[in-house]
Amino acid sequence: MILLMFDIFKRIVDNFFKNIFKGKRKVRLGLYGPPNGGKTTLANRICQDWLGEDMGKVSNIAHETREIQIKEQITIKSKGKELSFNLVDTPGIATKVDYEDFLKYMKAKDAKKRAKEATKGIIDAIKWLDDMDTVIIVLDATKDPYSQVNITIIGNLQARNIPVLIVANKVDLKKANLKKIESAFPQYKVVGISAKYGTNMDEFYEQLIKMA
Ligand SMILES: Nc1nc2c(ncn2[C@@H]2O[C@H](COP(=O)(O)OP(=O)(O)OP(=O)(O)O)[C@@H](O)[C@H]2O)c(=O)[nH]1
Ligand SMILES: [Mg+2]
Repeated sequence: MILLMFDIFKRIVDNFFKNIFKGKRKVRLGLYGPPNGGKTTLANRICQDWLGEDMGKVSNIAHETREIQIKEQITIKSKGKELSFNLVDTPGIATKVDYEDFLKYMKAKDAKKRAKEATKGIIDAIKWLDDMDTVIIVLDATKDPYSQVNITIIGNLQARNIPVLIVANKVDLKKANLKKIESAFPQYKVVGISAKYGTNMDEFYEQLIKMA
């Protein structure tokens, strides 16, 4: 009970300071989405384009990112406008994490550890949602967009009035279906890109500046 009161008090104080410094605080741009959509690949692409360095490790095994990663002070430019932000790469959100899914890639002990860390990572990612000023949802355009995870994340952001840009990633793959993603989320701007090959990044930067 005391802990809960402390938490509420802390939130009030935090929000108070947040509001005072709002003008000075750097915009926080979060990358959100299900595991393996390409959030870290896109984070690396953005960092390479504007800083000339990478941000995090990419893997074909889900839940590679299990801790929030922040890259500070990125400034992007498009059509005479610019936008500065701190980029936040988050662990992929899933409704369940099963260590057995990792067994074909690693030993049981490591698979269990990965599952445990992934679960904690999901909770952290959700907790951080409140602290984002703008969010990019990264979806794998070859997958069904009508998933519980996608709908929950987007619903949450909508309720919090946080601006959202949807990225339909992996358009280099034959199975990619941009139209399907657009029709799943008609109230949002959807940009089709390939983070891996850098396709359509100009359009992505332009839309990002427009939205934020
Ligand atoms: N073909 C193709 N593959 C991609 C693209 N972007 C990412 N990938 C691949 O998709 C896999 C997952 O990429 P990540 O960037 O690690 O995905 P993530 O969303 O950060 O995943 P988590 O950290 O697990 O949440 C990797 O094998 C990437 O190489 C793309 O544009 N095209
Ligand atoms: Mg990642």
